[in-house]
Amino acid sequence: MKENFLKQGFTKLDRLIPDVEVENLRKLYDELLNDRKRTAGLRSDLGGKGDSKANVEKITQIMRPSMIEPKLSSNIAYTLALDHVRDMLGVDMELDFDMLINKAPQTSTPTPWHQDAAYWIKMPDKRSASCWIALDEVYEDNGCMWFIPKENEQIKPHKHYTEGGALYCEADLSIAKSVPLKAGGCTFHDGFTLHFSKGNTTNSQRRALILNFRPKKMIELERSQGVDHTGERKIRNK
Ligand SMILES: O=C(O)CCC(=O)C(=O)O
Repeated sequence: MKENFLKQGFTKLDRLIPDVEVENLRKLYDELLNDRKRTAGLRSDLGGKGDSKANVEKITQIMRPSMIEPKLSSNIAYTLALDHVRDMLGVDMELDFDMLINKAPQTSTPTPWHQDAAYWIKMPDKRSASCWIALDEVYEDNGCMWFIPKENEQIKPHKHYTEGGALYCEADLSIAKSVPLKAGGCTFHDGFTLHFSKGNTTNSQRRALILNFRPKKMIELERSQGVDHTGERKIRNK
């Protein structure tokens, strides 16, 4: 896992957490998804504003969900993911933020190709890892992750894909790889690794919990600049 992560900027683990913990997380996850009041301010549609009258979220993103539901971060997933990340990137790695990204049934909205670092401020220490945990079985048609092996630590030019929606950049799709997973499995990707997921064209939800890790000193730097990953979605790094 470490060799793959360091060489290509992503890797996968078929099983991070047992089924019973997947079930515990699903319960908390669905409560948050169904509670617009508690999640207000941290919640948005990665698919963009679209027809605001319809009020249908295509890709629900809830930032820092463990701030409103602390039971989430006592789940073993947080400890296990951190252990793997420390093995791969060093013992000074810490959780920076968590988020939920749900693709509702039949919403057919891709998460466009992007590098996470485009959303972040510039940081002198560029180590980072996002652990993307599948809470449902994921495959191409419901929106499993796709990656392009990382070549360097340059940020490509990004734009907003739709008004208020996710950022995107051009990518060479000929070398993209999809990573299907069973529920409880996960991928890890670096902030400079290009990634994407197709829209969900199935009749079930596609629930993912994402934990982002970086060096403790870089989290302190972000916080000193007012960045805590609850703010607006924008290009911070060019
Ligand atoms: O869940 C998705 O569709 C996209 C996730 C993503 O972009 C990320 O975890 O950085």
